[in-house]
Amino acid sequence: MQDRRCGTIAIAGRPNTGKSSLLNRLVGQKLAIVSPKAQTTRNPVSGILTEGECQYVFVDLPGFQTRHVNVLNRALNRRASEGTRDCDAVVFVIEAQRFGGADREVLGRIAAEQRVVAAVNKIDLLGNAAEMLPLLERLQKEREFAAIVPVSAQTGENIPELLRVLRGLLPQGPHAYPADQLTDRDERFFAAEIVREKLFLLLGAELPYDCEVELNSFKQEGKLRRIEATVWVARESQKAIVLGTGGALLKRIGTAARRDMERLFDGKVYLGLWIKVKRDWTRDQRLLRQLGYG
Ligand SMILES: Nc1nc2c(ncn2[C@@H]2O[C@H](COP(=O)(O)OP(=O)(O)OP(=O)(O)O)[C@@H](O)[C@H]2O)c(=O)[nH]1
Ligand SMILES: [Mg+2]
Repeated sequence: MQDRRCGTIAIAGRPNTGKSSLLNRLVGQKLAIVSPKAQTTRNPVSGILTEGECQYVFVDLPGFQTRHVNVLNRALNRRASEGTRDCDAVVFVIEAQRFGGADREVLGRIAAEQRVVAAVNKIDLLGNAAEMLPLLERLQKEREFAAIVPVSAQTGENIPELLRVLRGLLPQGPHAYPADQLTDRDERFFAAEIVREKLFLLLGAELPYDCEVELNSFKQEGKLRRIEATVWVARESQKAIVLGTGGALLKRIGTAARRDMERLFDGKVYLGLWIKVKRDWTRDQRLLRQLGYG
């Protein structure tokens, strides 16, 4: 019992550095949604890893939003900043190929007294490890890190080393969750997130930023989960695009989402999707509050 440890570790960084991918790799299960588009994550999601006496509670945060100034993005930035405060350590994720102004801005928002481990991600994209040296040198001058660990969320390279370093930063104390619990989010949350991921993956460049998913109902009927959700878009013209010719695109989105849900929930899912227009919802304080962006 002596060396029992438990703590919260926030995963922060500019958009698209691979924070959500890293969370999934650390806990060994796809919990957080991932897409090639920047600013995919809006809702913090926790992933819990219990290894013997040590319990890590990781929290994947939204990347710091730089794209548009609106009510939604201000709420997301608040979430990102607050998330690095209420934790025992921060993993600051950057890409191995570059470190720039947007990375520096996020780093500057992490309190000076907070312990930070820099995870230099995507090392699988480098020709050889020596390419990283100038970046590592620059990084060391930015701040005093508890450690700098090159990793690949994609291949899993060096993830055990990252865990080893983090273990030393966790406070001693009882575990907050049972050893087999993976997250503190419920199935309703993941259902909406999975639909959102498919919108990011299957819609064109800008449209996902104007979409939001609201879960209308989630009912367990025997072994079947019956799920109904609304996709909000910001303009009438976007509704037709999300529907696609004869509703084909919405159908593809629904099928892809349902398959992922069935895998995660390990059971049959019926998914009903609707599209509704709410003009400029990303600027609509009331709707945003209804959708959980306080
Ligand atoms: N090659 C490579 N690609 C990666 C790695 N980690 C993440 N990616 C890719 O990088 C893109 C962004 O990954 P995410 O995990 O969504 O990044 P994020 O930091 O959570 O992004 P936001 O939520 O938008 O802030 C996706 O296309 C991932 O597949 C890695 O280690 N190697
Ligand atoms: Mg993310």
